[in-house]
Amino acid sequence: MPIQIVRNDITKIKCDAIDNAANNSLLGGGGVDGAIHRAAGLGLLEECRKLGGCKTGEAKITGAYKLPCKYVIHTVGPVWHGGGFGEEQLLISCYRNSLRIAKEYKCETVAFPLISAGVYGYPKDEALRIAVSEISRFLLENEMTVTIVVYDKQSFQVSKKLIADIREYIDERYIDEHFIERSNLYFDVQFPKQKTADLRDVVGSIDESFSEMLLRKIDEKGMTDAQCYKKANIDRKLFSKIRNNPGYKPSKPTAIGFAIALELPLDEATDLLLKAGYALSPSSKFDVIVEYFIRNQRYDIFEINEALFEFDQPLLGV
Ligand code: AR6
Repeated sequence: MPIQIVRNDITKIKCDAIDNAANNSLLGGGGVDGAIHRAAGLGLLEECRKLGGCKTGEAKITGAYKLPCKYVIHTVGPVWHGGGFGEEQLLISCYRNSLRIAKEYKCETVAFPLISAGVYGYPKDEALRIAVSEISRFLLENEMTVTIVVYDKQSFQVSKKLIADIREYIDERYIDEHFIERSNLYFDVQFPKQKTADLRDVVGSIDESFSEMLLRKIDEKGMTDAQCYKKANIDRKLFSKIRNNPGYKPSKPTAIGFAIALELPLDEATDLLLKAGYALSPSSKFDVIVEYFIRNQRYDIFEINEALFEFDQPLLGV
């Protein structure tokens, strides 16, 4: 999956490179920096000594020694002074420079902690927003799988209002309204063009597979394939499999990822999911959350994934 968010210790992640939230000396410290140096062993410190430090916003690469990855990319985030001292631009540079180096070293999988969001005091929700937005921007032009590693629960105090709204949606409104609306919806899905199309069209659309419907909708929306699969948080290889195999059955998170990327209204999203054999069930928290976003026409897959993560649900995409 192009962007994943996981809760873990970054020193345990198997990937090509992990990013380190270091300081200007590059000689180790507390937080994630301390954890990385401890897990890597003294060889890392030896190599870091030769680098001559690193400026804030810049990044340097080393080997990974005893860590289960090939490289460590050390970057120095800004210290938070209230936001009026160029902190955001510097944090953006940390991600850009780290990703540029990862690409130079042909890394296919990279993991990041939330740079500056610990000792350096950057507000965690903002730090996460910048991480997600810079990584997604990079992935629009590049093929790489990037994992954001969140260590503590507090890092996910993103959009508290959004989370509260979803909770309310799950707890109160949903169950009562859902069954009535779903029965109407089901009717629409069964006979999608009943009012306007003749029988041949209806039969034709029943025969259309998930892959065929997806490709048709991509064309109808005037999107390119790449725009669609990137927005769906799905990698190129999986997309070509779907494109080249009309009978391909995607996983449910993949199918939903495409419905989100295409910004389908709920009835069309349901229709697309049915083509892959799935429905949004009222008894699944995952489904209810997805439905909340579609109903509210909020089609930012990373925002949805943040909410799914908050509720300990699987993420959308591959
Ligand atoms: N895995 C993943 N994330 C972690 C881990 C871990 N093992 N440990 C901490 N975090 P911080 P900074 C999270 O303080 O704010 C060091 O002393 C942590 O919860 O490590 O950029 C350096 O030498 C937080 O969300 O880095 C510098 O002096 C995030 O990693 C200074 O701290 C970053 O927290 C850098 O401060």
